[in-house]
Amino acid sequence: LRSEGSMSGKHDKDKGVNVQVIVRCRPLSEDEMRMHTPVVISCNDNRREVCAVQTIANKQIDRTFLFDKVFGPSSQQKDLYDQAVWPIVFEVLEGYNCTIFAYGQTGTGKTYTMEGGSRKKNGEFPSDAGVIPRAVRQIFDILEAQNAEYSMKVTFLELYNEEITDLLAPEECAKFIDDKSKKPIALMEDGKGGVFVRGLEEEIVTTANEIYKILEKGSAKRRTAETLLNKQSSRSHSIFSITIHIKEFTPEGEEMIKCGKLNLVDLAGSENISRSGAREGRAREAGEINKSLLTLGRVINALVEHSGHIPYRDSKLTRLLRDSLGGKTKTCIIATISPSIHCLEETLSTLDYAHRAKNIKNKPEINQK
Ligand code: ADP
Ligand code: ZZD
Repeated sequence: LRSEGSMSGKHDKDKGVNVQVIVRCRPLSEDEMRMHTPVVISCNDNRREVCAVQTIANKQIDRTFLFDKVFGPSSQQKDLYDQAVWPIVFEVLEGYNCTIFAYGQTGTGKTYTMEGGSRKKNGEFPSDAGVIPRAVRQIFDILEAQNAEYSMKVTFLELYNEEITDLLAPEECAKFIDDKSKKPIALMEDGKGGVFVRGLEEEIVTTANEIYKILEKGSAKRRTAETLLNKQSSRSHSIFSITIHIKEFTPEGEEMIKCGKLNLVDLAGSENISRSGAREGRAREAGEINKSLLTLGRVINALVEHSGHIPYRDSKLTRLLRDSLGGKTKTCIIATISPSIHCLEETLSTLDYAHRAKNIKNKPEINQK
């Protein structure tokens, strides 16, 4: 595939485009309401501001952060999707690679945002469905409306303790005990500066329902693996990817293939990563340091500080998503936070992290041949 720049002004392209950073604050849970948990976060969605109120030695300190978009506690799944995700998925169909990350402390709504629930009213699309099922629906709606000729494949993997699990591998290979006959999944260099996952199942799909079934299978497998291996799900990353090839014709009648890829990433809980990078001491002793999450923070720091060496190679996550961080992919980070006073320290850490990530620049390019 030959890549071609797509932006009209050459200068814009040279400067690159910033990673988009969105903050979503969940509502208090029923338990938190019952206990009258104090709220320390206020969101102004219109002004795109999040304000945290910290009381230190009886003094009230307000900290306000500006983001590309802010979704307060009353925002619905549909609001976030229509306002923030829809335009990104549209760009995938124009031939861009796009990545959406969910970043935040455990319990703040990463999985709710990315996957959502599956509460269905009489067979309808679930109203609490998250980004992934909505993106799937949008992609098929648009392709069908355009009567496009296309092909599509999906992959779904989990990264836990620097080990990749293929959530789509058929059951007979899904041995959670040692299976020497099985060729292990491995991250391989493609020789062009990219990486691929050798042995990863790629399912070819033709309908949205097929993908929903695949998601069901993948979720079930993840839950089984968690139970059998005693995994803490908050410490795993999951990456669901959709690759779409669309056949088009130029005005001259020449055939052209556009290819777009969407990566939807639910990161591990950010609670053991401090504002400067590693949380030393207790977390490290407890073996709680998540190498991939730690490296992600270091890569972001290196990118925004323009330090020469970007430590992509130090973790599987950053090797897999290298192109999303300073590369040719369009990237969006959804930082999730809790409004509760009990989460304030982690919330400030998430807001700092997310705010810093706004300075990363990528140079998106359309893939076509
Ligand atoms: P995480 O993936 O970050 O650990 P979850 O997605 O599991 O967090 O969310 C924790 C709990 O909060 C879940 O019960 C979820 O349904 C609820 N929740 C999270 N975000 C929202 C939201 N925006 N609106 C309503 N409930 C939410
Ligand atoms: N968060 C829910 C899954 C859970 O943990 O059970 S919601 C969506 C994206 C990726 C994986 C699963 C899903 C999810 C789902 C629900 C029930 C069974 C399987 C998968 C979903 C929700 C709405 C439409 C399609 C899939």
